[in-house]
Amino acid sequence: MSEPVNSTEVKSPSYDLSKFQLKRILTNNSVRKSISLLGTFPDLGTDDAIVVFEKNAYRESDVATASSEESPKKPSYFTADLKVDTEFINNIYGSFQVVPTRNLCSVKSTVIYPATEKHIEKYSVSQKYLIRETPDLYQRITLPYLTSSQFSLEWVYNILEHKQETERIVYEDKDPKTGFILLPDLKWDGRNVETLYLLGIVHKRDIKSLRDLNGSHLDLLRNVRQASKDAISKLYGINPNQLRMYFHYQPSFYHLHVHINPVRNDAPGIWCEKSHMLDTVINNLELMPDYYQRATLPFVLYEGNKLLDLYEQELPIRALTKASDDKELPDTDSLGVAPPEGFSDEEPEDRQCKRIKLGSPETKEAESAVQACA
Ligand code: M7G
Repeated sequence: MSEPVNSTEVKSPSYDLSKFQLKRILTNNSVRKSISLLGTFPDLGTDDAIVVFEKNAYRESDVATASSEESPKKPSYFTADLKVDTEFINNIYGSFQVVPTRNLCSVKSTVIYPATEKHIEKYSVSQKYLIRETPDLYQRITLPYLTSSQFSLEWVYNILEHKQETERIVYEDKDPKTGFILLPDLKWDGRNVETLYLLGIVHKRDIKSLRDLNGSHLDLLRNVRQASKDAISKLYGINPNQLRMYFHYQPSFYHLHVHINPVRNDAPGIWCEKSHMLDTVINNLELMPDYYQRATLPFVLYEGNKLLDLYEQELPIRALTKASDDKELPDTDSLGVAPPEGFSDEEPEDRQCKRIKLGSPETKEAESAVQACA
């Protein structure tokens, strides 16, 4: 468990990002235009550091053009500063590499220093597996593991105790039972409302995750939902019905927090295997106050995570079951099952053809589909 923060003074390591020495690339995501690097800051010692670079999304002002002689008020691509390299022009098509004004070239950078093995694992590419966690598996395997091995919550307590990121707080309700702090997530560049990403961190310290939630927390959850919507609408002008509010399961940090971003933006980590909508959680608890103590909750584990090894001792997770690999789809005709609606007007050959396509996807295609979803 992480230790409570007693001192009022918070020490932050100081490093010179330009002196980073690369050991290896952990991930290079061409879709998100981000790269995670493992290395060191030799001036500071041999501790590992992780540096993440992510190209910023466009703001509408970045492409504003001046309507008259005057230049756009905010930095824009379309100024005399734009450096243009022509690759080719062919008929009506042109291809260029452009370098805009300095202000528009910034890249969001995140540093974790010193980085632990667990951080390195989190930022590395690896195989992923789905675990169906029953309440019993949670008690016997997940809970003892997360109690003994979890990321420090010091950064969370620093926020709750106003020792760090104080000036970034967007809204606070100080009530110890139903209160919370709303502030920008580390992942948000803070520049572009389109990619807004806020965190609602509850003041209560005894709720590790979704699993601990019960009916007695409904007032807290409803307060987080309503007060966050009001604050975001007032501050950022976003319609409350355009906000996605959700929990991660499993989270990386076991102190209850809600992720909030606009539904029109595909924020990182919104996959169905990881996210649980706040609205659904509230409704489940209204219907059944001990829902999350009784539910089987799926979650993803990464290769290299010790929890995966613990689960593997109990269930065959990595092994491919030969039987399911070789299994053929049952022939509905021989089983005397009527063909599904929509197939009934087709010739028998067409039907057979469709069934083969559905039953035997090309291995490569299937693999890439799995990877694309991962
Ligand atoms: P999570 O669901 O526990 O983990 O969310 P994951 O989404 O990383 O898997 C924790 C959230 O806290 C993430 O969205 C992080 O980007 C964010 N976060 C992490 N740290 C260390 C900080 C921090 O120091 N400050 C702020 N503002 N956000 C952080």
